This record gives sequence, C-alpha cells and structure tokens, in this order.
Amino acid sequence: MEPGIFYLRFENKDTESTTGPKTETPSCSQDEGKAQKHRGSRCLVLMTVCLGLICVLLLVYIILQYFSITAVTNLFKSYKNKVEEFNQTINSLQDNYTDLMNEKNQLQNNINSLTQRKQELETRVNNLTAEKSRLLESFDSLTQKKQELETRVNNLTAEKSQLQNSFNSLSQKKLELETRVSNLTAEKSQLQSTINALNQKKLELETRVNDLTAEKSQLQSTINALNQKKLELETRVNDLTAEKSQLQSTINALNQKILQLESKVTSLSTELKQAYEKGYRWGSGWIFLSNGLNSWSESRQYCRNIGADLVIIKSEEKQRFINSIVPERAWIGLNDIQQEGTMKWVDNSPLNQGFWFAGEPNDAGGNEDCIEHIPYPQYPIQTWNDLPCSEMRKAICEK
Ligand code: 2F8
Ligand code: CA
Repeated sequence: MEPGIFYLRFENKDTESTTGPKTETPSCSQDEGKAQKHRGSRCLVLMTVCLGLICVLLLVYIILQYFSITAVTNLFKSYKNKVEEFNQTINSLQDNYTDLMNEKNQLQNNINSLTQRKQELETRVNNLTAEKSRLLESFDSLTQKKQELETRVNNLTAEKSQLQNSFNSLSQKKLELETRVSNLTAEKSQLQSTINALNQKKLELETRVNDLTAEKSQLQSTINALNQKKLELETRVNDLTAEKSQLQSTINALNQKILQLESKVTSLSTELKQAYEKGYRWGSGWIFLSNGLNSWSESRQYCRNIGADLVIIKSEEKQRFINSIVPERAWIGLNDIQQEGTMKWVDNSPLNQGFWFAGEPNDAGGNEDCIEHIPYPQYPIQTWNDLPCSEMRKAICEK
C-alpha cells in the first residue's frame, strides 16, 4: 500500500430512514415540536459524525507524516552513508593517484636515464665507428707499407750481395793500402817534422808581420794626419794667397784712389786758390763764382768740397752785391724741390724776400724747382728765375 492513501466507508441508515417518504401526521402543533426535536438530534449526530471524521482524517494525516519523516530520515542516512562511501572511494582514488604519479615519475626517471644511456651508447657507437674507419685506413696504409718494405728487403738483399762482392775486393785493396799507409806514415813523420819547423818559422814571421802591420798602421795614421794638416795648410795658404791678392788689389785700388784724391786735392787746392784769388769779401766771408757748368746738385757739391755752400741772399744789399760781381747765369742756394711752391734756402730757412724776374717763378713745364741768377743790365735787382735742376750752370758759392 502507498503511504498517504486512505479509503473510508461510511453508511448512515438513520439518514436514509428519515429522508424517506412520510405516511402518517398525528396533530399539527405536537407534531411540529416533535419534528423540530427530532431534526435537532439528527443535526447533533451529524456534527458528531463530522467531527469524528475530521479526527480520523487528522490521525491519518499524522500517521502519514510520521511515515514520511521516517522515510526521509532513512533516505538521509542512506545518503550520508553513500557520501562516506564516496569519500572513502575518493581517498582511495587519491592514494591510487599519488601512487600512480610516483610510479609515473619513477618511470620518467627511468626513461630519462635510459635516454641518456642511449645517447651515450650512440656516442660510443659513433666513436667506435670513427675508430673503426681510422683503423681500416691504418690497416690499408700498413698493408701498403708492408708491401713497400718487402720490396725494400728484396732490394737490400740484392744490394747486400753486391756489397759483399765489393767488400771482398775492398779487403784486397785494404791490404794493399795498409802497406801503402805504412810507407806514407813514415813519410808523413818526416814531413811533420818539416811542417813543425815551418810552423815555428811561420809564427815568428806572423809576429814580425803583426809588429810591422801595427807600425805601418801608426805610420799611416801619422801620414794621414800630416796629409790632413798639409791640406789644411794648403787651403790656408790658398786662402791667404787669395786674401793677399785681394788686399793687393785693394791696396792698388786705394793707391790709385789716393793718387786720384791727391790729384783731386791738388786740383781743388788750385781751384780753391784760384777761387779765393777771384773771390770777393762779403762781411767776414767770401763769395766766388765756379769755373765749370754743373747741375744744381753738382754745383752745390762743388761749393761743399771747398768748404762753402751755394749762396743765401736775404737782403737787397747782398742781392745788389751779387748782381754787381756775377755777370752770367749761375745757381743760387734756393729751391722748392721738397714741396712745389714752397721755396727753401740750403740752410732749410724759408724764403721771406724774393728778387724775382717779372713773371717768375712760373714752374714752366711743371719741372722748374731750382733757382738761378740771370743778370739783366736794365734790372739790377729782379734777377731770379726758376729752372729745371738738371740745367747746367755755374755756381755762386759762399763761405
Ligand atoms: O729756359 C727756361 C726759361 O725760359 C724763359 O726764360 C728765358 C722763361 N721766361 C719767360 O717765359 C718769360 C723762363 O720762365 C724759363 O724758366
Ligand atoms: Ca721760370
């Protein structure tokens, strides 16, 4: 039977009898009281029955709940047992998993060591293979060598046979040579004595040669030094000769110059004497006119050679005096060489008063920087004219 399902049978005979059809009715009021009383009893019974049914239903419900809770409790217990079983199973699986992992690690280690071992074996195999190749090559070369040695042994055997024959003939020859050697030994002994004597002589001669060589070397050094000295002296002599020659030339030139100067001095003395003889006193000094024609510079040099200079005229009185004693064109000591238009005397003093001919100085041709005296009978004072310095004139000197 399923829990919670309940069937109830109920039969009410009283109710059926009361609800059936009525056949008798005694009186009206008594009948109505009895009927009401009867209906009240039936209602009470009905309520009691309903209440009893409700109690029964509640009881059934409680029983059903009890069974239900019991079943749930059992189910919970069975679930709990299942969980414990699962936990145990999980734990055992966990242990199995750990064991398996350990086993796996061991296997992995084994694999690694086996792999390493395999690599070592492979390396070993490779080495052995290489060694085998080398051994095979060595074997081949040794085989080749062996063949060569066999050939060599054969050749040497033949050679030995030939050498044996030669040895025999040489033994014969040796005997002959020994005899010859004995003779030669005696001869050599004699020669050795001679050689010793000659060596002694040679040593003496070598010593003598060395001495002579050293002596010769010393003499050669002396000769070289003397030659050097001789060369130096020759050079010195040559230099001195050349110097002497130069000095002689200089002396000759100087003598020539002295002669010229003496001649010049003589002529200047004569000229000076003549000048002074022809000169005129001006104050404490002299004024005189040169003989020859010269440029302005040469004329000034002429005056300086005789201890004078070109004349300086700073007064009308002196100008008149010059004009009276100099009857021809002649240089005076005035020029504007340094700066055109600015006249200066030979003592560098400026020109303050000029005695110019009419229209002068005109710097004709732009080249007239030196001043001359031109005597004009009709013009006793205005006698100066500017002229190119290269023109040839006499000089009026003053001392
Ligand atoms: O020889 C140059 C000279 O010639 C003339 O004088 C002779 C000039 N005089 C005139 O022209 C007036 C000078 O000035 C000139 O220096
Ligand atoms: Ca002029």
